[in-house]
Amino acid sequence: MPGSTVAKLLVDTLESVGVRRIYGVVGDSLNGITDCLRKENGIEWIGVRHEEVAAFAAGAEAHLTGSLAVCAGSCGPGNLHLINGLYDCHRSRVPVLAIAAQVPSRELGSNYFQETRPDRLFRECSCYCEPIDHASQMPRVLELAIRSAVGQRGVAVVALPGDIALAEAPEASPLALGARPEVRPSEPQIAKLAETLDKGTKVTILAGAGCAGARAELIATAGALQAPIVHALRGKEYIEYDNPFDVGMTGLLGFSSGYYAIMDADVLLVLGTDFPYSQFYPKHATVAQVDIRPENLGRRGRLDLGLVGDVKTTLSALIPMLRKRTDTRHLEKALAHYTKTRKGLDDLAAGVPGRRPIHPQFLVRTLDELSSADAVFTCDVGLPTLWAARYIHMNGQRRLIGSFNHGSMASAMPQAIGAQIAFPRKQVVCLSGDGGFSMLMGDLLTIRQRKLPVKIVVFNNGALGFVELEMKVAGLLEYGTTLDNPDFAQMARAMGIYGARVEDPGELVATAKAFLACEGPAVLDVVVNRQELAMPPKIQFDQMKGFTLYMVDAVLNGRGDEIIELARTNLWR
Ligand SMILES: Cc1cc2nc3c(=O)[nH]c(=O)nc-3n(C[C@H](O)[C@H](O)[C@H](O)COP(=O)(O)OP(=O)(O)OC[C@H]3O[C@@H](n4cnc5c(N)ncnc54)[C@H](O)[C@@H]3O)c2cc1C
Ligand SMILES: Cc1ncc(C[n+]2csc(CCOP(=O)(O)OP(=O)(O)O)c2C)c(N)n1
Ligand SMILES: [Mg+2]
Repeated sequence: MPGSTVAKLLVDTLESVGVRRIYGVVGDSLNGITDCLRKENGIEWIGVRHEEVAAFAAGAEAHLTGSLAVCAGSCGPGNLHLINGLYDCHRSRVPVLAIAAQVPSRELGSNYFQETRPDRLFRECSCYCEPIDHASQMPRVLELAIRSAVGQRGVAVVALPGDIALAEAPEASPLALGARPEVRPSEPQIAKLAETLDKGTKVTILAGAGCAGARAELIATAGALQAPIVHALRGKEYIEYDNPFDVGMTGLLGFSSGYYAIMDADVLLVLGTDFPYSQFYPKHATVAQVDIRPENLGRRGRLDLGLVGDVKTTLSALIPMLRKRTDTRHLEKALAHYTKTRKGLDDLAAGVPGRRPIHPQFLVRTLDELSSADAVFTCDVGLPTLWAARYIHMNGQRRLIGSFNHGSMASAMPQAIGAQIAFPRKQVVCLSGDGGFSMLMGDLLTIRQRKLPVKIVVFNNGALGFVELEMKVAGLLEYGTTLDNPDFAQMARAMGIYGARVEDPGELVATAKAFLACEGPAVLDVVVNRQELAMPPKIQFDQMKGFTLYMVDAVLNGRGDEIIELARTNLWR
């Protein structure tokens, strides 16, 4: 197109598919693109302080909206910083396009200043990753990238040299995106699934994020099968609330009721989940699985019958084929176990004025009760994931995001940035570990600069607590886990942000109320118990041995005080 540049074509194409913003850090090689954004009003540039934050923020936006979100990094180190966030986006299967600017095209292959190969580097964390070596490849390469990210739900990366961004753009016609197909297994396969389920006397459902949009069908299936529903963490948003068949989550952070409902079953129906931990799948039960991705069938455990299909479509066809059941014993046993487990966990979520330190369960329960009905919660990897999984209630309007599949620390604050920018009027509550918060703390300045009213809660246990727990369970003495933190509230105030700190349980509720009610960005630094043990639902013998060993080592090392502390926390409550 005479007079128009590749950069302008790129920006116009993104705008035409509904992209509203690009997260990133500017740089010479990105000038062509950012200068277009400056001149036009359609897409906003969201400058952050670290590109990893840009990728996490874009991922959060894509997760919450279901639409394409975009991030960008300048050549070499600029886009290299995106990589961890992009891994997270790709593993979470959210549609994100990353623009990786490249050094001038004539310099490629000369080990030029800042030269890297984004088209190689990002290959593993993307479903499409190609360089644009010549202006004539536009807009095709960009269109393929967008179609891949949206259609396959994942990351697409386009590497674009700065000089090509400024080159004259070729003619282009409007981009047409393919519609999502309805994926339905064949009639005989659905009949076979009904037959497999009918043979079971104790059927349990393990359901995950693939059940989003299939809630009614999931509950109707559980009703027909008199089956308890166990969920995987990413399914929590859609499955747990107002669900008479819910018996909690499974896994190391799960509920014992979730674990036993699966282990007791003679048929397990796995729906839209890629729950990764094989030791929590049953060894002997018949396993039937429905997943939209053929490659995800049976990849975590035994598979007797696998159907490639959309959960909603498949269950709609399945329900009329199921026999009526009258035996509710398996369901009732699991539900009773769940009630008991839930009560046990809720009992831990309390605080007595004057009795320090604050139990993190009490903190998260307080936040759960005080946060709005449509709040977006983000949580860091580590113990905040555990507390969110166990104590934050979903309701169909609330959302919960974390780096659950990639398992990266420090995602909560960047994801909160993306969530708040995409939904300026929603309450966004960020549950950060002190380790996670400090890892990408520079972007607190982005929150300040943009006056984003994100509410950041720091679970200040002075430690990389989750790893400390893992070390104990493995029979090791903790090492390298201590964090000597400043007063984060004072630090926030020094930055011009609302900051409050709580050490006494008696002050928690009032301080949290004021914190959530304040208008702008806010940091709540809560000194929580470092020794809060979160025991797995079933302690493996090896783990138990490890735990005992930890105690022995600790005594030998003269750390008896710590054992007493552990005992007081976990045995005497
Ligand atoms: C510190 C830490 C501890 C953790 N501990 C636990 C734990 O104890 N328990 C736990 O559950 N998780 C835990 N997790 C999270 C865990 O790693 C996984 O992220 C989670 O279990 C995956 O949840 P999911 O299967 O619902 O989602 P995903 O992994 O996203 O899987 C969704 C599946 O649904 C399929 N799908 C998507 N759409 C459809 C559709 N329309 N129809 C059919 N199929 C579809 C996808 O192909 C995919 O296979 C932990 C994470 C961290 C960071
Ligand atoms: C980027 C990254 N580095 C290291 C780890 C290993 N890791 C997992 S959880 C964790 C500790 C998290 O500490 P913190 O944020 O303080 O949360 P806590 O568990 O103490 O509540 C570490 C180091 C990781 N998952 N990601
Ligand atoms: Mg910590």
